[in-house]
Amino acid sequence: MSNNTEYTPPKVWTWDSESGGKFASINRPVAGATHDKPSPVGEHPLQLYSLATPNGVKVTILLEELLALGKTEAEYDAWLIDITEGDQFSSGFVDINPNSKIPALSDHSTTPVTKIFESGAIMVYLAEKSGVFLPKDPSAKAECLSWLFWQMGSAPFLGGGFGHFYAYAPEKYEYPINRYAMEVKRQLDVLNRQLENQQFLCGNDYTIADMAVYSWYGALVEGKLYEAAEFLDVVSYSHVARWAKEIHDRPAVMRGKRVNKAWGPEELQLHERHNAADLD
Ligand SMILES: N[C@@H](CCC(=O)N[C@@H](CS)C(=O)NCC(=O)O)C(=O)O
Repeated sequence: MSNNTEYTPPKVWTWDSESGGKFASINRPVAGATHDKPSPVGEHPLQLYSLATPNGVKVTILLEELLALGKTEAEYDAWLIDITEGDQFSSGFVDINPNSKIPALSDHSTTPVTKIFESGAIMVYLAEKSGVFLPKDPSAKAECLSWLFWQMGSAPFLGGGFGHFYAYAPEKYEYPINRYAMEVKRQLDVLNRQLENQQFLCGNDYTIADMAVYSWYGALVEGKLYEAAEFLDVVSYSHVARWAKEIHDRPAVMRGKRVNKAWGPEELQLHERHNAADLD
């Protein structure tokens, strides 16, 4: 276990499996499957293996938005991956995502089956396949992808940095909490300035960039991440709050956030989703 005394790194790092913290039991310094278990496959072409964390819900929000537009090819089966139980290390999951992190998607409408991991890549794949939520004009598309990739690059400082040290680490240390609080506030200011004079991140159109960024930073300003709303003074980012509320109120967003949810009030949980009626 760690303590408050200064740490002198050894010459060669070795794995201290007792390092503590909320996710200590699932973190390992090696990749690969830990057990043999094929992934289930349902009746729809799209098979999603996920959990309703911010990285998971951005994909289910997109799928529900596509279905709300009548894109029936977006029908999907969503299977629960309980990352606290190590489901992400099954042979079936690792076969789709060698990085062992949710979300992972397979598309059985192609030959061979298309396997996709990294939420941003999944969103681009689905948006391009259905022709919506990602502009086709190269300049507009580049702007949308800039914000999508901004989320991918920025959220690890929010989740793995700030969230870890503020909420999950076994002890509170001032240095990392200061460092990551500063960065997260800077990121919120980036968003606040971008949203000051336009409805969505890339202008007038709601895109996959909004869905991805909302899943992390919308949840943060809604006070749903790390119980940090007061600490980070999230209400001062009023344009982010206005944008988040607009996205929050979309029916497809409300549906998407419930898929693969295995905690919170029971009536809002939905461990697996196999058709629209599961959410009704
Ligand atoms: N950059 C990845 C991040 C995915 C990620 O970190 N997923 C977390 C849950 S939010 C996970 O599966 N963690 C399990 C683990 O680390 O073993 C993405 O956007 O898909």
